[in-house]
Amino acid sequence: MRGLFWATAAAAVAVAASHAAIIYQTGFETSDGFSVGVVEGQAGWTSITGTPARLQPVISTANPRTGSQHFRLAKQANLTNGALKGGFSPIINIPAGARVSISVDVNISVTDGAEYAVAVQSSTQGLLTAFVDFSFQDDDGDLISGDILVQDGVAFVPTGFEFVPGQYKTLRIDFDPATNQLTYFYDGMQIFTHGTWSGTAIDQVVLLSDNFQLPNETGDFDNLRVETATTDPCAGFLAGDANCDGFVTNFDIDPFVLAVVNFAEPNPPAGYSAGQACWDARGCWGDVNRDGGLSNFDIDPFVACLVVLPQPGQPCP
Ligand SMILES: [Ca+2]
Ligand SMILES: [Ca+2]
Ligand SMILES: [Ca+2]
Ligand SMILES: [Ca+2]
Repeated sequence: MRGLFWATAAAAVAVAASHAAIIYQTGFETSDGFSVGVVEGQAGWTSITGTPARLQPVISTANPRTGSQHFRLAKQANLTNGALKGGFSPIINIPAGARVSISVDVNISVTDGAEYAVAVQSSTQGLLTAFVDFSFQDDDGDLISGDILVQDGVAFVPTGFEFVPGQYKTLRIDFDPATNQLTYFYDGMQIFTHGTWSGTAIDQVVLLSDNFQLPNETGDFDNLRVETATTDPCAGFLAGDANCDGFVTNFDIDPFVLAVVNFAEPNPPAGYSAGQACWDARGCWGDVNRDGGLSNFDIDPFVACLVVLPQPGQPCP
């Protein structure tokens, strides 16, 4: 399972433009458009096809993380062990330039059987962007099987982490198109980060495995979610820190007054010496009353803040 995987007939599903942070979400429930049986053709999902026809993956009720259904990869008796099985999500329209988080709950019942993977790719670029491999074996030499590997170019790099057999844990992949950085989390812990090595966009998720499952082995997935990361334009700015030096002090009085008087000016007025970037953020550090911007209503709370200065590095309350 080393390469790029494509749906032969991935159905494009239009996702309405929205300010909501969640771009795509499914728990594989009836309410999501799924019913028990083969995944192929359900709710915009397709599967790897071949001869004999893939009867996997399936929607199952055996082991949901939440709700009553989930996505399952299990042994298909009439497939060779090395044959791949997998499901392709619908095309997910992610706003240009948005930071993206892809998360999915993964529960592989045992180690030393099949290999599983979560891949994200760009159908428009025709490239694989991220590939997380849940290896059946011990790849990093610590004598514990079930290593989690991340593809980095031609290499699969052990992250130093193993998956927990028989328990649902959340895999999350963060992608920042501004820096082309990919960061991976398992059970809330960062396990790997690197720059992109192939695709530089994401519009599809693939959940797959080979056919080396042991008897009764299952690979279960639930709660696939694709969301644009929340971005706080005021991150890094302190309410009341009008000169952006990281501290709220009496030295902020003059620049604060200049901002109140000249708040509509796009460029810093004469006498404002903290620079353009700090001036551009006046709606952040100037919003002492937290009503969403700088106005005269911020003066009184700013004055009150100076009476009892915040601890160094802290904003006005
Ligand atoms: Ca579910
Ligand atoms: Ca290991
Ligand atoms: Ca300051
Ligand atoms: Ca305000």
